[in-house]
Amino acid sequence: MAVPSFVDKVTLHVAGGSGGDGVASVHREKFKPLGGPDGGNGGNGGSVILAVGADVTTLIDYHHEPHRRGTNGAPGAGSNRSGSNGEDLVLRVPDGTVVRDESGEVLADLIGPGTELVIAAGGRGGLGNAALASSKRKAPGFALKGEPGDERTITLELKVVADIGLIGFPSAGKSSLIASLSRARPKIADYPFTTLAPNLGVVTAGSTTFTVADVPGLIEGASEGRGLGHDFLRHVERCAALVHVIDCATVDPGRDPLTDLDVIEAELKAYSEATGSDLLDRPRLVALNKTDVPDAKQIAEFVRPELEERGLDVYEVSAASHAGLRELSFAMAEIVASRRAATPVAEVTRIVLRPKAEAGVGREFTITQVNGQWVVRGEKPRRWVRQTDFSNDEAVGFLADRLNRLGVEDELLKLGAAAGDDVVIGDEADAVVFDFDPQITAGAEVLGRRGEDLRIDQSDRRTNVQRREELAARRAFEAEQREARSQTREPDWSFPEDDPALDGDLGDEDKI
Ligand SMILES: Nc1nc2c(ncn2[C@@H]2O[C@H](COP(=O)(O)OP(=O)(O)OP(=O)(O)O)[C@@H](O)[C@H]2O)c(=O)[nH]1
Ligand SMILES: [Mg+2]
Repeated sequence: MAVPSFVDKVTLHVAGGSGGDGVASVHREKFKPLGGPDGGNGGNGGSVILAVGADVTTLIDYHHEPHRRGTNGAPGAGSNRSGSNGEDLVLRVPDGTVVRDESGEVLADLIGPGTELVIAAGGRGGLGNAALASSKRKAPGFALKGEPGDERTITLELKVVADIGLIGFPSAGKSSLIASLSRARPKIADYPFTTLAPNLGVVTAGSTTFTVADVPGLIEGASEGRGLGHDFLRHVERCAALVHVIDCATVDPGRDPLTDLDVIEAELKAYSEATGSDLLDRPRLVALNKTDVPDAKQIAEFVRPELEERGLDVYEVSAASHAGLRELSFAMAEIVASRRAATPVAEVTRIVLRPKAEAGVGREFTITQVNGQWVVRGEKPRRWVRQTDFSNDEAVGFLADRLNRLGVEDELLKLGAAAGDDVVIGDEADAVVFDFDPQITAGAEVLGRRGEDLRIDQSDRRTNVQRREELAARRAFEAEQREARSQTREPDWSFPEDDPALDGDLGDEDKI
């Protein structure tokens, strides 16, 4: 298989790294075996970022390695140690790269060195049980799992960001013109389709510096795939103006400058219609080329008036002798300068793709009935499900609490859900099905309410009345324990000292 040297379209599979899991751990010291939760948070997964690099000209690297992912976040550890964050993976792309999703929709148009796009965000690390503790839930016996990173399949498409585009039949002298106007040295030869990928040259005329690109030659029927087809025209879509390069020295009997121009215009029209491009709106210049050849000079002089009658700006030039090139380059510069003056300079931007609001404006979730199941959709429910360790009853109970606080249970009841109905939450791939149980209970009842552990009591904001009540409750509890011990010979549970550090309420838990 031939190895392509110029790649202007690639499909790429990108995935952010997974977030590390939070950890559930209890601080232990001599004489203080239950010193409170101290499980650290998992680190965030690294994101995949596309960044425009000034010196990158092709997408070839991605053609060879189409699967890219950010590194995973590390899990948390005991003693409040957080896991380290995964590293971002920065993929450098050429200026003018268009990013599309699988359906072909444009996600971003990356223009200007430094412009970045977070294409696949890393998953968030899960909170450890230390961070999940609150005044109501003093000793969570669970932690949240890290979330998986975003995954996407995208196509990157290179659009040369040139100010002026040269178009014309094969061998009209487009590449020769670039070579004569700039320091670029594209391949030039007297056979058609010498140019297989656009060439770019930098031209200075007066105080304006601009770029000129050629595209592979067009022939009649290019829009139907003849020759090299017309796909390459996308490279001149961003140009400020198009220059028709017309070969006045062709000996082909079927051709003359006017028909050549008509043929190319018809192909531009077919391209615009097929792609919805606004290419036809670009101003046009005409470069009648090869006027160093005597016959060609005559033909150029002959057709000039008719072209001008059509409202076109005409230049008689020779890429070989450089005749007329100065005038042509100044005409190009004028169009470029006026277009630049009219468009504000694009600022270097960082674009972050956010998932579209699934539930609609002002709603956190929607519930629909599909095949007899209740399907709950929404960013928060989806994330919360992914954070849940379903092997831990307390964690499942925490999820149920979160969903209830969001109003999912109320809404289900309102819609007529009955106990025992299937409730589906999450993405199709990792959806979770619950039995609807309006008073869902968690597994930690033995220890009091979910997340509360009578053995650990850290509140330092008690009134005296509360203190007395608590003391009485504690005594009663101790008595109960003694009673139980005398029957079962269980080991002693000592009470940890009050630890004000543990009294931080998590506040808005929806932010987890
Ligand atoms: N005499 C003369 N020959 C020219 C001039 N410009 C280009 N040529 C010749 O025309 C032939 C084709 O030139 P290219 O620059 O490769 O043409 P192109 O339009 O880039 O052709 P493709 O890449 O095949 O589409 C070459 O043999 C050039 O030397 C000119 O101004 N005068
Ligand atoms: Mg060429």
